[in-house]
Amino acid sequence: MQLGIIGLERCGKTTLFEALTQSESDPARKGEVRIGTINVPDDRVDILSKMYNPRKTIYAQIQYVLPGARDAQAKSADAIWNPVRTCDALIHVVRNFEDMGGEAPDPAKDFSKLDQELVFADLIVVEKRLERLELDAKRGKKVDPEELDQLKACHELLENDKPIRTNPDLAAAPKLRGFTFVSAKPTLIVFNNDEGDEAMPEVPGLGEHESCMVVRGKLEAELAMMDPEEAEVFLEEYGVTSTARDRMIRRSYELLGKMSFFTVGEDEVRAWTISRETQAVDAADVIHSDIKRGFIRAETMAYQDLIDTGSYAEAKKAAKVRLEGKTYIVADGDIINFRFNV
Ligand SMILES: Nc1nc2c(ncn2[C@@H]2O[C@H](COP(=O)(O)OP(=O)(O)OP(=O)(O)O)[C@@H](O)[C@H]2O)c(=O)[nH]1
Ligand SMILES: [Mg+2]
Repeated sequence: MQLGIIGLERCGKTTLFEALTQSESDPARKGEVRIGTINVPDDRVDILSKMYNPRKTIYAQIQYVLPGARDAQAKSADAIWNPVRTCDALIHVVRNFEDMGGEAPDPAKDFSKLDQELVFADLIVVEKRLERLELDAKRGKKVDPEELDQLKACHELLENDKPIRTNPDLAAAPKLRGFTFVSAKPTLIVFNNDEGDEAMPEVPGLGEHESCMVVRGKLEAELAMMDPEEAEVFLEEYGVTSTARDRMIRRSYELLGKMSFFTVGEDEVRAWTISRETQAVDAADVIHSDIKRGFIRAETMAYQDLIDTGSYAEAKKAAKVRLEGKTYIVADGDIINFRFNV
């Protein structure tokens, strides 16, 4: 899962990126794209790893992509958006703290400003493509009517200042995937609050449609630099019950409709990330295309059943291990042993 971090100047993107990835910046590389990979903490993986004592334990991973500072870049929209075009989702950071110059935050205005930049960037792409298709039609070249319709629908939204993600069907349309529209990406809006402030700011129009959360970026960045004991005291002091990192991971999974299944063994205990409603045969494909090709059965057990019975053998005795076919819809926390033949 890859998430791009965007936001206006000085909203706290780098601070948040560093808190999430526990990394430090090199001021000399201000213009460069940074990518940080983190393991997704999962108690279930920890417990499975204790049970199986494998040679390797592999957690699910999330990648955060931080484009270089906007003011250090060429001002072209391409330079700004290209690094996040291939991301699965965006994290839009909005300043909600008083900046160093003493300027009060205006999160509603800032959110809308950048959101409109996304809209504008896509509008340019749509218009170019529509012009092209029109020209093709004139020259007697075949034009895909579905693509044309969908692009027109995008155009209509964008012209009315609406991001493509406001129409989920359009945002997910396979014919449009190649355009990597930035306003079509699932977006988590992250308000970056001052240390002492936990409140979600009022932003008219966001309401139920958008996925929003509050973090305290600077506090989280300090936290990320502490050793565990220090961090515990600090967390208590500020009344933080779970870190921004954990909350953001949870929200990212929700936003993208993702979940995990596990494979276990003496060699490796591993978490795999898949979309909700994934069939067993496609879950197999995430591991290896050969397993999909030679799929016979998915030997499946719920994580909780393994914990309740205490071991694979006991779970089997209690008839908790099922043999599922290709179209079985994998559940969050399933432990799967794929039987295949290639
Ligand atoms: N009070 C407060 N200050 C913050 C917070 N987050 C970031 N800052 C400060 O705001 C300034 C900008 O933060 P950065 O993380 O560099 O912001 P940025 O979005 O990466 O900035 P550019 O890359 O220059 O656009 C820094 O001085 C941070 O210390 C916060 O949550 N609270
Ligand atoms: Mg920065």
